[in-house]
Order: sequence, then structure tokens, then C-alpha cells
Amino acid sequence: MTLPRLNAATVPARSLLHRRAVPETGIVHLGLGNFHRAHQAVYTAAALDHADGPWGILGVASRTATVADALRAQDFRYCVVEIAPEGSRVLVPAVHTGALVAAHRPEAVVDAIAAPGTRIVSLTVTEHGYTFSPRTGHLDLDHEDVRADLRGDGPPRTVIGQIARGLQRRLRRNATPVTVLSCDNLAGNGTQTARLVREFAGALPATEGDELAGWLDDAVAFPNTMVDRIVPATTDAYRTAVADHLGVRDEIPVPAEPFTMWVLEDRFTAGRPAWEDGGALFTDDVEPYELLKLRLLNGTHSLIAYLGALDGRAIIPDAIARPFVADAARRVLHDEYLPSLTVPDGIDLDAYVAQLFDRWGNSALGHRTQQVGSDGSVKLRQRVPEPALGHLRAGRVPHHLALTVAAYLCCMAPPTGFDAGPHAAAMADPARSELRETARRTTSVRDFVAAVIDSGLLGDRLAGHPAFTERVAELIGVLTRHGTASAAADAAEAADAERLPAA
Ligand code: CS2
Repeated sequence: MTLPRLNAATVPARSLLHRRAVPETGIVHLGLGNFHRAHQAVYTAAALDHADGPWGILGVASRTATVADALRAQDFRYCVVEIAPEGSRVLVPAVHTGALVAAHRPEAVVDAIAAPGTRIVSLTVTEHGYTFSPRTGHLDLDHEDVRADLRGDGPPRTVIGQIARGLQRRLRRNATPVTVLSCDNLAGNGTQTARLVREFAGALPATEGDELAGWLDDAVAFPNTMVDRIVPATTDAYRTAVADHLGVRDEIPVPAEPFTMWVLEDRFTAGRPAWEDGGALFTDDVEPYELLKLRLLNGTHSLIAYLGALDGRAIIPDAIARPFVADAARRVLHDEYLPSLTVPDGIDLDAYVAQLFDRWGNSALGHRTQQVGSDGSVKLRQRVPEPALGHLRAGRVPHHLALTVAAYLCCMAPPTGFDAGPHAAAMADPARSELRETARRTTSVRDFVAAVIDSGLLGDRLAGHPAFTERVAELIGVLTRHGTASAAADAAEAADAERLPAA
């Protein structure tokens, strides 16, 4: 039997997260991927369930039209499939009012940012989407698309270009205040976005740039946020779950774990939805929450993904079910990430950590090691260097942070004769070809690791710590000669030996 397609007429009322009319557009969201649709969209639906407001979302996909086309065909309805081991729930947020593809209609994106009705420009474009130089963290002025956006001889191609050019048009047309809200896993995501937009303005011809920079100070806020929800890629299993639960066909359901968290600074220059109605937490100081999440969750997640992939595990729950992976995860989390943080007031650390292991172990979710391992070159610099430097400066080698980097490099540029397996091979990474090239032109693993670290892949400060380079190289040696579990055992033994009191 062919099921009816999900749309405004066929959506079962019981699954709608709010029953109000779809509001007018007040939010332009860049990055129409699964994360936004299972996170901010759900909080916005919860806010609208309590009160009307101009908080419809115009979603902007960067290149591919699949989601935007399906959204239009479904009257902007789609399902969030919440997956828990004990069963799943299907919910429909219904908060989108339009969908665009930036690569097809770049001018429309600039116009939408400039529109007076737009109060918030939010973004989930992944670490990779911010076009910062991996070495310096500053706007990458050598990037071809950044240069084209600065020349302005065509519509902007980069996200920072779209925001800066959209704000410039807004300033000229109506000069109404607006908030730019980064929802990506970057430390100080609002501060970093503001800096990159200012760097863009600073690289424009002087009068143009000064005018924009002055207005940014007066009328544009960039609050910091911490976002958290594990959201895997969509597969047919989730389309089937929607068909089974709701009796309709949704081409673009979003799977998500039940857990969700959002912590934001309350600095919005043109109003905001009452996201607290969906459980969001507003605070003056997001940083401790961001660092807690970026390091304990995301940092440990990277290690689980790389060890798991090298051990032949397709999904995170199967990786963490391996005792040696769970042991390495506990060690990196407790001994190497935790000392670099201040736990925010009100967080029960033991409960938070226990919950992380439950979340990673959610076997019904099928979160792929390949997904978490992808884009390591832009993710790891947010996760590894700061905590590693803290240990190195105190004279300790962080063996499990070194193991994270070693396992990442084995996935990206497997040494000759070493087979990293299909899950590592499937990881996408903008630096993969450069890493392979570096491996090809160096003559030893030690030289390869030194060249990678000197290239600034993990920022520019680890290069001054040869002990870290040495340890990464040793662990790559053990991993490729004796296997992933042996490398984890080597890291654990070295960490234990250093913990023993001196004789
Ligand atoms: C993951 C995150 O892919 C990754 O790097 O660590 O996407 C993680 O699942 C989310 O940040 C959870 O909030």
C-alpha cells in the first residue's frame, strides 16, 4: 500500500509539537541539516506552543536541494524520531516557513538577512563552515571563496560572507538591530563568529569596512551558546519508523536521542522566542557549559570514533561496548579533559558522566563512527590542544589525547602497509589529501607527525612540545604494528606508570 506523503493535511494532530498557525518569519537559519531540525526547531516549537510570536524559520541549505525540496513538498513538515532503547516517539515541529538553497539563490540569502522582519540569523554550518585558517583560527584570507566574497563581484559564497554582506545590506536598507546566533560546536561560538565577521569587515575597503564595523558594535549581538543533542544521519530505518508510527511517508525524518540541552547567553537585540519553554537555559556565562560539553562529550567522542573505526566498528554503541575503548574513553575524560575544566554550578558531574556513557551506548540510535570521525581536522583543534597544553606545561604527557591524534592520523593517512578499514576510509575530511601528501613526502612516522603538528593542524602551540609529537608517533607505531587495542593498552600503562609515586 502506498502511504500518503506527510504534509499540512496529513500530519496527525497528536504528533504536532504546537497547534498554532505557522507564524511569520523572524529567524533565518543557515544550515538546514539534521542537527538544526532536531534541536533549535524543536525548542522553537515548544516556545510557540506557549505563546504566539514572529518566530517562523526560513531554512537555508548550503548546496544540496534534497532537504529544501522535500520540505516544500511536505508543506515544511518533517518528523523528529526520538530513539531510546525502550522505544521511539515521533514528533513534528512545524516551525519552518520557507527553504532556500544558498548555492542556487545566493542573493535571496543576503536579502533574507537584510529583511526588517528578520530578528535572528542563526547557524549550524559545522566547524568546517566558518572558513577560519586551521593554523591561526583567523578568517582564512587565502581561501579562494573568502577572497571572492571580499571582492564582492558576485553574491557571497561563504557563510561569513553571507552574514557580512547580509548585515551590510541591512545597515543600508533599514539598520534595524539583529542577533547572529551560532549553534555550532566551537569554543566561544558567538565570540568567534563576531570576530570572523569583524575580520571580514576589516578586510573590506576602509570606508565600507569601518561603516559595517561601527554598526556591528551598535546593533548586532552575537551571544554564545552551548548546543547538545546526538543526531545521526537519516536512513531508511527512520523513514520506516515514521511510516509505522504515523502512517505517512516522510522523506526527511531526523533521528535523535531523547537527551537535549541548550544553554545560551540572553543577549538578543531584537527579541527571541521563549526557548526556555522547551527547557533551554539562559545564563550570563556559557563558557563552562561549552567547555564541559566540547571536551567531555565531543573530545571523548572523537577518541571513541577513531578507536572504534580502526577496530572495525561501524557505530558508536558498538565501539564503546569494546572494553578497551570504554577504558580509554574513561581515562581521557577523567584524567585528561576534566582537569582542564570548571564544572558549572548545578551540574552533578557523576550523573553527567554516567549519562554520557548511556548516551554513547544507545544501541538503537546507530550513530556512525564515520560521522563523528569526519572533519577531524576542524573538530580536533576545538577539543584537544588546550587541555593537552595544560598537561604538557605541567610536565605531564597526556597519553590519551596523544592516542586521539594518533588514531585520527591512522584513519586519515594510514601508513604504508596498514589497512585502516572501511569506516576510516569513509570519513570525510578537508585535510585528508594534504595529510596523505605529508605522509608520502616524509620518511618516518616521527617526521610525519612533526610535519603535521608544525603545519598547525592542532593550532600553533603544540609545535613547541616535542614530547607530544614523540608520543603520537610512538602510538602510531604500536597501533599499526600490534593493533588498536595494543595502542590503547600502551597509553593506559604509560599513564599508570606516571601516576605511581616515585621510588
Ligand atoms: C560529535 C557531535 O560529530 C561529532 O563530532 O561529537 O556531533 C555530537 O554528537 C554532538 O555535538 C552532540 O551534541
